[in-house]
Amino acid sequence: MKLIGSTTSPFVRRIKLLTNNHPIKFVDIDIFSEQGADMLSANNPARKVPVLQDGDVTIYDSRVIFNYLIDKLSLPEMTWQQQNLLTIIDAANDSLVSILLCQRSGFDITEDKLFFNLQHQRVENVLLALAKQVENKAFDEWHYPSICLFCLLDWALFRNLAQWQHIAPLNQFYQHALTQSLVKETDPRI
Ligand SMILES: N[C@@H](CCC(=O)N[C@@H](CS)C(=O)NCC(=O)O)C(=O)O
Repeated sequence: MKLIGSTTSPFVRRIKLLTNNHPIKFVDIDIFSEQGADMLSANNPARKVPVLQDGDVTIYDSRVIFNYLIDKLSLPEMTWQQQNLLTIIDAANDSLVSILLCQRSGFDITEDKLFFNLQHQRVENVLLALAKQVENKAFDEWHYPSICLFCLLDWALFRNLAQWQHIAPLNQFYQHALTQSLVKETDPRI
């Protein structure tokens, strides 16, 4: 199997952490370079990473890749509650990606504009809801939702897009997650 992605993407990092012990070749592309954009277009019309290739099968989107890998690698399925957790993690992550793209396009993301306000409010709401779920022990195991939460929090720090360190349950979860295998090796800062 081959994973096409970038080392800085939180959506790619989740798949790398999930497939920790399995031999999957990683193809690293710079999605904003001309070559990377060509590679992306050739492999995913939506032009997003990650993309998984398994022989003749190509799968787009981290969530669908996860579902594909459940069968392939005999991973445990998520409960409905975990599916909901993943949905809100994805929503916050998508909002932060949008904010980053606006920033890189020269917009002042601190302006009082509907689009920016909606993204900031969504991220804040989701982080508080996730903190409650950490307290409820929903993230005690290092399963896929925990991996995705960690990737979101670490990426928000790395890109300086959202402050969550003052939310104690999230901070405790994060400090513990830093000790998990492959977390250091997949750090987007290196
Ligand atoms: N829902 C997608 C989101 C993937 C995504 O947003 N990837 C970003 C990188 S973090 C991307 O490829 N962006 C390219 C673009 O927006 O042009 C997933 O879960 O895989």
